[in-house]
Amino acid sequence: MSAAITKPIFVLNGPNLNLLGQRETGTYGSKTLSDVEAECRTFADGQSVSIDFRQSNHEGVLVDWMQEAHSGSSGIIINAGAYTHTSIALRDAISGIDPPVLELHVSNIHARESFRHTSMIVSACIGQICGLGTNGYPLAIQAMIDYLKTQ
Ligand code: CA2
Repeated sequence: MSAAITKPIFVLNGPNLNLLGQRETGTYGSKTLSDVEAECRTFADGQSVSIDFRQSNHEGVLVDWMQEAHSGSSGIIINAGAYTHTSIALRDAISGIDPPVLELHVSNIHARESFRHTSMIVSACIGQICGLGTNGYPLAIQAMIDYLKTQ
């Protein structure tokens, strides 16, 4: 028996992801973050779940949103950008909340510079999706829905 997904799935985006589609298109593709948000919204509507899609360049804001998600979200998808590789504060915030968190990246962080191979947050997450381009966003929503339905 699966629980209904009554609260929004948060889709959180960290530093510099507001630049998606404007630079470094060879690495991150040509879709803007607004394009990605629209695709996520269309996909989520089709699955009858709601999403709350946000971006911040500030570590503390991401921590605040994670705390907000504790009571306000059924599950969280986060592309934490470069904070993935550095932020113990974000990892602690993820560890401190009940809803499941899924790590997401556009690029394959394991095939890039060695400093991107380490994720400070992944061990507090249910898993990691990376390297599938911006297609990873709707895939992550589907994966989160599937995960929540098993809970
Ligand atoms: O691949 C990903 O999704 C990343 O989270 C993107 C981050 C990077 O620091 C992570 O290692 C992997 C970078 C955010 C995007 O930065 C841009 C900079 C210029 C133009 C477009 C995007």
